Amino acid sequence: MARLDVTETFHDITFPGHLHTEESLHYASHFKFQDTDTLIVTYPKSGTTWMQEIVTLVSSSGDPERAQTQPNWARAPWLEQYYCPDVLKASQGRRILTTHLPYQLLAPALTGSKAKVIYVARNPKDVAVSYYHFHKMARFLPEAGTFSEFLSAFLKGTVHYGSWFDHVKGWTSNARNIHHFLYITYEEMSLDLRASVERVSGFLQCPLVEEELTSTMKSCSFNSMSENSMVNYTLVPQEIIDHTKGKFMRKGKIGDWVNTFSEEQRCIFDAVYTSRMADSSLKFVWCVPEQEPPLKSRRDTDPHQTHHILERTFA
Ligand code: PPS
Repeated sequence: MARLDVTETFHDITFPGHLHTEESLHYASHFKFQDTDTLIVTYPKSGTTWMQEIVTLVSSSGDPERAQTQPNWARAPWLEQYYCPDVLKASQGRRILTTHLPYQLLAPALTGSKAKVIYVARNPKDVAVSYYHFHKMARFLPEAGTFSEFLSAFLKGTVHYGSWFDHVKGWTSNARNIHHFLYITYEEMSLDLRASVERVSGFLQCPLVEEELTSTMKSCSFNSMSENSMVNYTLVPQEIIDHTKGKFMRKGKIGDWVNTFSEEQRCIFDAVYTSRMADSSLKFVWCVPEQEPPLKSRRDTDPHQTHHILERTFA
């Protein structure tokens, strides 16, 4: 299944035809969840692979064997990708599933289910930059063009998998309709991996003793995952992902967007963000807190930036 230049459109959202078909998208939206399922939900580039690794390790009491011998897409398949039914047929035990689909496409399938849903969100400036770089490598994604062109499509929601704003708001505003729902951010995972792993283990009711927790943290560190071919996508052939153009495990940092966004792009982004998120109480960490200059001095020097700084500092 190459279909590198094919785009599938499903409910007005576009998807790469290399991984999705009309049938696979229909299968996902009518999926029969089991109460023992764990579903990881993300907008692309928000920490999907990281959470797949954490859930795999937590579910195996920190034993790295499965994480080091089975590719992430085989142990936590994306519901909407064409190979999912075959992977599930061959799998045993509790299922770990992944999806990038927006809430409205999975809502009917999740109604009444007691499956555990973990939603991972990431600040959208870092998502946009990570997604842009991935477009340069992934031959199944459209040409990214310049960063300005890509950012404009990202803000409009015309990129593959649709609008970040609709995705994050759709899932979080409907959390009350989901029996077991955990919301966690990439930034929380980055700033306090131990507490994040503990949250996941508590949510999945898979308690870990200290040794298992340490082993989990070690295996899902950025460095370990960068070297693990089961998650760093080096198993994917060059015709599908051009490994000369970059790395899937690229930087793994909070706030890398500052190295790509121009001042004008930041202003445009902030205006769209403020307007699109006006009806949401979600807050994001935009920079590593230690990197922030003291709030007081910034506020004293530039009152026009206060709103932006407050958003970044306390979000
Ligand atoms: S995808 O294609 O949607 O499945 O991508 P996704 O896994 O959601 O996101 C990829 C980004 O997550 C970073 N990543 C990590 N950061 C820190 N620590 C760990 N362990 C980790 N694992 C994955 C990865 O580097 C991508 O972010 P960028 O900013 O591009 O580095």
